[in-house]
Amino acid sequence: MAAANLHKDTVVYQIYPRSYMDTNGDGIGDIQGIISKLDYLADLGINTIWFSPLYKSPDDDNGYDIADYKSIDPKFGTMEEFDCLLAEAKKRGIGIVMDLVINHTSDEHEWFKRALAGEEKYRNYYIIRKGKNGRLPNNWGNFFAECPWSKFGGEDSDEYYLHLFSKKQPDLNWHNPDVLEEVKDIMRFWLEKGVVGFRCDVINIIYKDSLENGKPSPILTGMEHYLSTEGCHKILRTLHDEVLEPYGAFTVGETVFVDVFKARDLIDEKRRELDMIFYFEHMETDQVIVKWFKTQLKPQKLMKCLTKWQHSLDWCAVYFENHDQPRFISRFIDIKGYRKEASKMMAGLLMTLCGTPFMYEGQEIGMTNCDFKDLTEVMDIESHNVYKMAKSLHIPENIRWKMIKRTSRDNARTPMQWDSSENAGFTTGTPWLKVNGNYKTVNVAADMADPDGVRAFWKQMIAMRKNDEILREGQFRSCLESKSVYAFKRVLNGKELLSVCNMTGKSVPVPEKIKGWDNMVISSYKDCEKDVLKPFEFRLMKRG
Ligand code: TEU
Ligand code: CA
Repeated sequence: MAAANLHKDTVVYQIYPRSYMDTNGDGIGDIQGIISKLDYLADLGINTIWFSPLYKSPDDDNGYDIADYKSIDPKFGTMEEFDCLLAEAKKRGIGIVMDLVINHTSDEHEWFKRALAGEEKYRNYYIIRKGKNGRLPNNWGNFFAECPWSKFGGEDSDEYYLHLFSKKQPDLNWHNPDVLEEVKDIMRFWLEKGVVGFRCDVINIIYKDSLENGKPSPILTGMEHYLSTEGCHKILRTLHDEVLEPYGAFTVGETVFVDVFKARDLIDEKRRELDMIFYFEHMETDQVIVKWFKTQLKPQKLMKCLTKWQHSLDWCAVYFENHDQPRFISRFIDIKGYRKEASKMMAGLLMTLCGTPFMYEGQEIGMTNCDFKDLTEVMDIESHNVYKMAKSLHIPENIRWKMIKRTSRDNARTPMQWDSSENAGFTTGTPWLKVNGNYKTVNVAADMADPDGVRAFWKQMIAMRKNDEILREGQFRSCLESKSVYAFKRVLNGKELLSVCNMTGKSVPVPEKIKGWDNMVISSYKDCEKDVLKPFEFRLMKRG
């Protein structure tokens, strides 16, 4: 558990290193690039950075397939450079959170190679089974829409290994105590360097109770055998007590398919497992069954979902964007013409909800989904797999492409837009992923020169959130969830603030219900009006 309230008092900024800033012209963001932007980040006011994986990786899944947990991939720089980054961040009061990916390794990890070479010890690090009468070991589904079983050791083999993600991401066998010892050791390696915590990748699926067939499901057959199992809870407690607590480090678990009950079990302080979790339900309020089928976001559905989670958990991680999600403001139906307004509203919302705010690179300037032309511009393995699957289901080409374009994770992974020079100032070379076509107008330099800029409002809201104890610690109380307006209170020792968001591109009269709140703390509009909420306006109010 985190020392005092370290994890509660912070604002976290996620960096996707390959897309942040390239300094050597190879088209891939690097550690020197991040170091060069630390002043920018300190100025924004954030105090923790979470890095998506920087470790050695063949990049089948952009670093989430780790080949060496105690290394820095040469494309990003060296371990010395990383140490320098840590020290430079610390000087600016910024702590570092590393991504801990322990459901699987890369198939190019030493352990998997030694398993393939026949070393019994390492075979037992993975989940390897014989096929059943010429068929696969079970009927499970896979997160990346492929088959979760691949031949272990060549086509002629009668054995398979389990991978819930790509073929190059074999799942670890958490029944093996040696795996636990290895992971403790890896965590201590980074903690000794001074990192303040870990973001734990798909942490609630690591322990598979059994490999029995699953109940057929359109979402993910087999998940009842590995979602939040007792084995998983026990591992989390061990890591907490033996590794994290002595360092005062905190964790945020990425937990898939959790409901509020499962979530509570994972973060209940008495259980000593995780400090916070990322849940997904609010990211699914615009989807039909699976995330690739998106409908238009209905603000009221989003509001109700947020309220439910705010009321159900004492503390949680709050986020609207990360490297797996299309940009949030692009999900609003009437976003056209209101990019800046919607981004400011999201800043207000994120910084006034109860919980630790996690923001994602580019969110502070209102970056949007990318204008990808066709599949050749998309790199993400998940997008390619889903496109293939849709083809096998005879979904017509134009619909298939529309689906990918709208939902692809690459929407959030395009290079950071720094200025209006070529490649948005991200690289002098060829960027690894296309730069969003809107970079001439949407970029840090232009935004900071704009008196109406988005980043200045994010900065203001971050400062407010850090300095106001009601926003940090106050209880959440819902107040209004209408078709357009979300209003909620934060309450601490009898003091109250009211957060108000217009989630549509239309002006609406200030609702009756919140009329008693007549003292404006801040509005996202300079020319706001007493009785009207302008398109996507955010307001924070006091009484009297
Ligand atoms: O994501 C896990 C996850 O379940 C998803 O959100 C994932 O992006 C996918 O869309 C499921 O359909 C984590 C990481 O954040 C992601 O980048 C990795 O690809 C994945 O785990 C595997 O490590
Ligand atoms: Ca580079």
